[in-house]
Amino acid sequence: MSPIVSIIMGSTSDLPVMEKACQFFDEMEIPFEVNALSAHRTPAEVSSFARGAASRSIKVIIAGAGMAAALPGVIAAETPLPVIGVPIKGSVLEGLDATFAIMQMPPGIPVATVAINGALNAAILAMQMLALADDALMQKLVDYKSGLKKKIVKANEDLSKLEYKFKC
Ligand code: RP5
Repeated sequence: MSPIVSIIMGSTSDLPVMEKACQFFDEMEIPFEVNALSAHRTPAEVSSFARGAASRSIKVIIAGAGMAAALPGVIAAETPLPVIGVPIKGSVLEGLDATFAIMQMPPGIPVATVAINGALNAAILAMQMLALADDALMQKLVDYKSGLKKKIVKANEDLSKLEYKFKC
């Protein structure tokens, strides 16, 4: 089985957040790889990964990093594959530093930036990209989204049972 998604994180301290993406791909039966690479600590390895990703089976890259989060942008600079960046909340700046670093890319080098710690949404977005060329994945997404709707229907059923004197 060859991975079609590559999950990269700047440090294993990012794993508690990035695990959400791993769990989602497992649930959706999408083959993925997961590795740590750092734009600042291992720049040569990041470059070699980014240059080689498209010639392997990889279709989309998810990169999570905190603080001065150069990783997603540096990867995007050296691959034609779509890169989704996950800003990690891990510093005194609460993830705003990583958000700006990941989001504010110069023209020509986009990184699709999700919410702070938004690894699950990064994985869903990656699946949406893959599903454009895969009907079975698209059906799984339709089912997943209808599952979300059911959750809110159930929430309203539960809320309707709450009893207050002034609740109409
Ligand atoms: C970033 O620095 C990593 O992505 C991580 O969020 C942050 C801190 O890394 P560690 O010092 O925990 O390895 O490059």
